[in-house]
Amino acid sequence: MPPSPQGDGGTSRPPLLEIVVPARNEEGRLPGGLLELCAKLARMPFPTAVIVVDNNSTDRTAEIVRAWPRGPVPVRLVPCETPGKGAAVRAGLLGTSAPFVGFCDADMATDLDAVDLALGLLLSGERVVIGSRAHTGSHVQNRHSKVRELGAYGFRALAGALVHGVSDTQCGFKFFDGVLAREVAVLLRTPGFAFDVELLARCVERGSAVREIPVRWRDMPGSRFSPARHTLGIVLELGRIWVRLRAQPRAAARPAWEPPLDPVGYP
Ligand SMILES: Nc1nc2c(ncn2[C@@H]2O[C@H](COP(=O)(O)OP(=O)(O)O)[C@@H](O)[C@H]2O)c(=O)[nH]1
Ligand SMILES: [Mg+2]
Repeated sequence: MPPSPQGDGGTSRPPLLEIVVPARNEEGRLPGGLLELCAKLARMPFPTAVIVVDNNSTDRTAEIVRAWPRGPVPVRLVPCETPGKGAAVRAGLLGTSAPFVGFCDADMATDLDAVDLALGLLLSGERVVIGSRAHTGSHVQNRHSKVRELGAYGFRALAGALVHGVSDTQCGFKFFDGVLAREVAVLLRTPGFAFDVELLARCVERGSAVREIPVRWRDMPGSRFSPARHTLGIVLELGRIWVRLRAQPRAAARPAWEPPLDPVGYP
Protein backbone atom coordinates (compact mmCIF):
# COMPACT_ATOMS: atom_id res chain seq x y z
CA MET A 1 0.00 0.00 0.00
CA PRO A 2 1.49 3.37 -0.91
CA PRO A 3 2.29 5.50 2.14
CA SER A 4 0.03 8.45 2.87
CA PRO A 5 1.78 11.84 2.88
CA GLN A 6 2.78 11.31 6.49
CA GLY A 7 1.50 7.78 7.06
CA ASP A 8 5.00 6.39 7.39
CA GLY A 9 5.60 8.45 10.48
CA GLY A 10 6.18 11.68 8.61
CA THR A 11 9.54 10.68 7.18
CA SER A 12 8.57 11.02 3.52
CA ARG A 13 8.41 14.80 3.40
CA PRO A 14 10.05 17.33 5.68
CA PRO A 15 7.62 19.16 7.95
CA LEU A 16 6.35 22.59 7.02
CA LEU A 17 5.53 23.27 10.66
CA GLU A 18 7.30 22.02 13.78
CA ILE A 19 5.91 22.63 17.25
CA VAL A 20 8.08 22.53 20.37
CA VAL A 21 6.54 21.43 23.66
CA PRO A 22 8.68 22.08 26.75
CA ALA A 23 7.94 19.48 29.39
CA ARG A 24 9.25 18.82 32.86
CA ASN A 25 7.65 16.17 35.01
CA GLU A 26 4.59 16.16 32.81
CA GLU A 27 3.65 12.47 32.94
CA GLY A 28 0.19 13.53 34.08
CA ARG A 29 -0.58 16.22 31.49
CA LEU A 30 1.64 15.32 28.53
CA PRO A 31 -0.18 12.26 27.13
CA GLY A 32 -3.47 14.13 26.84
CA GLY A 33 -1.75 17.26 25.53
CA LEU A 34 0.20 15.35 22.89
CA LEU A 35 -2.87 13.45 21.77
CA GLU A 36 -4.72 16.74 21.32
CA LEU A 37 -1.81 18.38 19.51
CA CYS A 38 -1.17 15.43 17.19
CA ALA A 39 -4.87 15.13 16.36
CA LYS A 40 -4.93 18.80 15.44
CA LEU A 41 -1.75 18.64 13.38
CA ALA A 42 -2.83 15.45 11.60
CA ARG A 43 -5.72 17.43 10.14
CA MET A 44 -3.37 19.98 8.58
CA PRO A 45 -2.97 19.60 4.82
CA PHE A 46 0.83 19.51 5.01
CA PRO A 47 3.51 17.61 6.99
CA THR A 48 4.04 18.64 10.59
CA ALA A 49 6.13 17.38 13.51
CA VAL A 50 6.36 17.76 17.27
CA ILE A 51 9.48 18.10 19.43
CA VAL A 52 9.13 17.55 23.17
CA VAL A 53 11.98 19.01 25.21
CA ASP A 54 12.54 17.33 28.54
CA ASN A 55 14.69 18.72 31.37
CA ASN A 56 15.80 15.66 33.27
CA SER A 57 12.29 14.88 34.39
CA THR A 58 12.19 12.54 37.35
CA ASP A 59 8.95 10.96 36.20
CA ARG A 60 7.98 9.10 32.99
CA THR A 61 7.92 12.20 30.73
CA ALA A 62 10.84 11.09 28.53
CA GLU A 63 9.61 7.49 28.44
CA ILE A 64 6.17 8.61 27.27
CA VAL A 65 7.69 10.52 24.36
CA ARG A 66 10.11 7.75 23.39
CA ALA A 67 7.26 5.26 23.32
CA TRP A 68 4.90 7.55 21.43
CA PRO A 69 3.37 5.48 18.62
CA ARG A 70 4.36 6.24 15.04
CA GLY A 71 1.59 8.09 13.31
CA PRO A 72 0.87 10.86 10.89
CA VAL A 73 2.61 13.40 13.12
CA PRO A 74 6.09 12.33 14.26
CA VAL A 75 6.93 13.15 17.87
CA ARG A 76 10.54 13.21 19.00
CA LEU A 77 12.36 13.87 22.22
CA VAL A 78 15.09 16.45 22.70
CA PRO A 79 16.81 16.34 26.08
CA CYS A 80 17.96 19.61 27.68
CA GLU A 81 20.45 19.65 30.54
CA THR A 82 19.87 23.26 31.58
CA PRO A 83 16.80 23.60 33.77
CA GLY A 84 14.03 26.02 32.88
CA LYS A 85 11.28 26.52 30.32
CA GLY A 86 13.34 29.13 28.46
CA ALA A 87 16.32 26.79 28.10
CA ALA A 88 13.99 24.04 26.92
CA VAL A 89 12.22 26.15 24.30
CA ARG A 90 15.57 27.41 23.05
CA ALA A 91 16.90 23.85 22.66
CA GLY A 92 13.69 22.85 20.91
CA LEU A 93 13.74 25.78 18.46
CA LEU A 94 17.39 25.10 17.66
CA GLY A 95 16.43 21.50 16.93
CA THR A 96 13.90 22.55 14.27
CA SER A 97 14.44 22.88 10.55
CA ALA A 98 10.94 23.68 9.28
CA PRO A 99 10.03 26.94 7.51
CA PHE A 100 7.48 27.62 10.27
CA VAL A 101 7.89 26.78 13.94
CA GLY A 102 6.08 27.38 17.18
CA PHE A 103 5.78 26.31 20.77
CA CYS A 104 2.98 25.52 23.13
CA ASP A 105 2.62 24.20 26.67
CA ALA A 106 2.12 20.54 27.56
CA ASP A 107 -1.22 21.35 29.18
CA MET A 108 -2.58 22.83 25.91
CA ALA A 109 -3.98 25.75 27.89
CA THR A 110 -4.41 27.64 24.61
CA ASP A 111 -7.08 26.14 22.37
CA LEU A 112 -5.41 24.68 19.31
CA ASP A 113 -7.94 26.19 16.93
CA ALA A 114 -5.64 29.23 16.98
CA VAL A 115 -2.98 27.23 15.08
CA ASP A 116 -4.96 27.76 11.86
CA LEU A 117 -4.98 31.53 12.24
CA ALA A 118 -1.30 31.61 13.26
CA LEU A 119 -0.30 29.53 10.24
CA GLY A 120 -2.43 31.57 7.88
CA LEU A 121 -0.72 34.74 9.07
CA LEU A 122 2.75 33.24 8.77
CA LEU A 123 1.94 32.08 5.25
CA SER A 124 0.81 35.59 4.39
CA GLY A 125 4.14 37.03 5.47
CA GLU A 126 3.92 37.73 9.22
CA ARG A 127 7.07 36.54 11.00
CA VAL A 128 5.98 36.49 14.65
CA VAL A 129 2.43 35.51 15.61
CA ILE A 130 1.61 35.08 19.28
CA GLY A 131 -1.46 34.18 21.30
CA SER A 132 -2.61 37.08 23.44
CA ARG A 133 -4.96 36.79 26.37
CA ALA A 134 -5.20 40.58 26.31
CA HIS A 135 -6.69 40.64 22.80
CA THR A 136 -10.26 41.91 22.80
CA GLY A 137 -11.33 38.81 20.88
CA SER A 138 -9.82 36.39 23.39
CA HIS A 139 -11.77 34.24 25.76
CA VAL A 140 -9.88 33.70 28.99
CA GLN A 141 -10.90 31.39 31.79
CA ASN A 142 -8.66 32.38 34.64
CA ARG A 143 -8.45 30.72 38.02
CA HIS A 144 -5.19 32.29 39.11
CA SER A 145 -4.83 33.30 42.73
CA LYS A 146 -4.97 36.99 43.65
CA VAL A 147 -1.25 36.82 44.45
CA ARG A 148 -0.44 35.50 40.97
CA GLU A 149 -2.72 38.11 39.40
CA LEU A 150 -0.88 40.86 41.23
CA GLY A 151 2.47 39.41 40.17
CA ALA A 152 1.27 39.19 36.57
CA TYR A 153 0.28 42.85 36.68
CA GLY A 154 3.76 43.84 37.88
CA PHE A 155 5.36 41.56 35.32
CA ARG A 156 3.38 43.13 32.47
CA ALA A 157 4.50 46.58 33.55
CA LEU A 158 8.17 45.56 33.56
CA ALA A 159 7.92 43.47 30.38
CA GLY A 160 6.15 46.34 28.61
CA ALA A 161 9.24 48.46 29.12
CA LEU A 162 11.34 45.82 27.35
CA VAL A 163 9.03 44.85 24.49
CA HIS A 164 6.96 47.77 23.32
CA GLY A 165 3.50 47.31 21.92
CA VAL A 166 2.98 43.70 23.05
CA SER A 167 0.20 43.33 25.57
CA ASP A 168 0.72 39.68 26.54
CA THR A 169 4.29 38.42 26.35
CA GLN A 170 3.63 35.29 28.41
CA CYS A 171 0.98 33.24 26.66
CA GLY A 172 2.63 29.88 25.93
CA PHE A 173 1.55 29.86 22.29
CA LYS A 174 3.91 31.48 19.82
CA PHE A 175 4.65 30.92 16.15
CA PHE A 176 7.48 32.17 14.00
CA ASP A 177 9.14 32.19 10.67
CA GLY A 178 11.58 29.30 11.21
CA VAL A 179 14.71 31.11 10.08
CA LEU A 180 14.01 34.04 12.42
CA ALA A 181 13.22 31.75 15.37
CA ARG A 182 16.46 29.81 15.00
CA GLU A 183 18.50 32.98 14.52
CA VAL A 184 17.02 34.53 17.65
CA ALA A 185 17.12 31.31 19.71
CA VAL A 186 20.89 31.22 19.36
CA LEU A 187 21.03 34.55 21.22
CA LEU A 188 18.73 33.63 24.09
CA ARG A 189 20.25 33.54 27.56
CA THR A 190 17.15 33.53 29.75
CA PRO A 191 16.60 29.99 31.06
CA GLY A 192 13.43 30.60 33.08
CA PHE A 193 9.86 31.73 32.61
CA ALA A 194 10.79 35.28 31.48
CA PHE A 195 12.47 33.99 28.29
CA ASP A 196 9.49 35.04 26.14
CA VAL A 197 10.37 38.68 26.81
CA GLU A 198 13.92 38.23 25.53
CA LEU A 199 12.69 36.19 22.56
CA LEU A 200 10.17 38.83 21.49
CA ALA A 201 12.56 41.72 22.13
CA ARG A 202 15.15 40.05 19.90
CA CYS A 203 12.56 39.59 17.14
CA VAL A 204 11.51 43.23 17.40
CA GLU A 205 15.08 44.51 17.32
CA ARG A 206 15.51 42.55 14.07
CA GLY A 207 12.66 44.53 12.58
CA SER A 208 9.92 41.89 12.88
CA ALA A 209 6.52 43.10 14.02
CA VAL A 210 4.76 40.97 16.62
CA ARG A 211 1.23 40.09 15.63
CA GLU A 212 -1.04 39.26 18.58
CA ILE A 213 -3.99 36.99 17.88
CA PRO A 214 -7.08 36.14 19.95
CA VAL A 215 -7.08 32.83 21.80
CA ARG A 216 -9.31 30.71 23.92
CA TRP A 217 -7.27 30.08 27.02
CA ARG A 218 -7.97 28.05 30.12
CA ASP A 219 -5.90 28.09 33.27
CA MET A 220 -5.05 24.39 33.60
CA PRO A 221 -4.49 22.63 36.90
CA GLY A 222 -0.99 21.34 37.64
CA SER A 223 0.99 24.52 36.90
CA ARG A 224 4.71 24.37 37.74
CA PHE A 225 4.72 28.12 38.34
CA SER A 226 4.78 29.18 41.97
CA PRO A 227 4.63 32.92 42.75
CA ALA A 228 6.51 32.29 46.00
CA ARG A 229 9.34 30.33 44.37
CA HIS A 230 9.61 32.03 40.99
CA THR A 231 8.88 35.75 41.45
CA LEU A 232 12.34 36.83 42.57
CA GLY A 233 13.99 34.79 39.81
CA ILE A 234 11.72 36.33 37.20
CA VAL A 235 12.43 39.89 38.33
CA LEU A 236 16.15 39.12 38.20
CA GLU A 237 15.73 37.60 34.72
CA LEU A 238 13.95 40.74 33.52
CA GLY A 239 16.79 42.86 34.93
CA ARG A 240 19.37 40.76 33.11
CA ILE A 241 17.37 40.97 29.88
CA TRP A 242 17.26 44.75 30.23
CA VAL A 243 21.04 44.88 30.66
CA ARG A 244 21.70 42.53 27.74
CA LEU A 245 19.38 44.37 25.37
CA ARG A 246 21.18 47.59 26.12
CA ALA A 247 24.65 46.06 25.98
CA GLN A 248 23.90 44.47 22.62
CA PRO A 249 22.18 47.07 20.48
CA ARG A 250 20.19 45.95 17.45
CA ALA A 251 22.87 45.91 14.80
CA ALA A 252 25.20 43.94 17.05
CA ALA A 253 22.58 41.46 18.11
CA ARG A 254 24.41 38.41 16.92
CA PRO A 255 25.99 35.54 18.82
CA ALA A 256 29.09 36.51 20.73
CA TRP A 257 30.24 32.90 20.44
CA GLU A 258 29.99 30.16 17.87
CA PRO A 259 26.58 28.49 18.13
CA PRO A 260 26.99 25.12 19.85
CA LEU A 261 27.22 22.18 17.49
CA ASP A 262 24.85 20.29 19.73
CA PRO A 263 21.69 22.41 19.69
CA VAL A 264 20.55 20.82 22.92
CA GLY A 265 23.24 22.41 25.09
CA TYR A 266 22.67 25.78 26.69
CA PRO A 267 25.56 28.22 27.01
N1 LIG B 1 11.48 21.38 29.74
C1 LIG B 1 10.97 22.17 30.70
N2 LIG B 1 9.70 22.56 30.62
C2 LIG B 1 9.23 23.34 31.60
C3 LIG B 1 10.00 23.76 32.70
N3 LIG B 1 9.22 24.55 33.49
C4 LIG B 1 8.01 24.58 32.89
N4 LIG B 1 8.02 23.86 31.76
C5 LIG B 1 6.94 23.62 30.81
O1 LIG B 1 6.38 24.86 30.47
C6 LIG B 1 4.98 24.72 30.20
C7 LIG B 1 4.18 25.69 31.03
O2 LIG B 1 4.30 25.32 32.37
P1 LIG B 1 3.12 25.43 33.40
O3 LIG B 1 3.56 24.68 34.62
O4 LIG B 1 1.83 24.99 32.78
O5 LIG B 1 3.11 26.97 33.74
P2 LIG B 1 1.99 28.07 33.62
O6 LIG B 1 1.04 27.64 32.55
O7 LIG B 1 2.75 29.31 33.27
O8 LIG B 1 1.37 28.12 34.97
C8 LIG B 1 4.67 23.24 30.50
O9 LIG B 1 4.69 22.53 29.29
C9 LIG B 1 5.80 22.83 31.42
O10 LIG B 1 6.09 21.44 31.41
C10 LIG B 1 11.36 23.33 32.77
O11 LIG B 1 12.11 23.62 33.68
N5 LIG B 1 11.78 22.53 31.74
MG1 LIG C 1 0.01 25.95 32.25
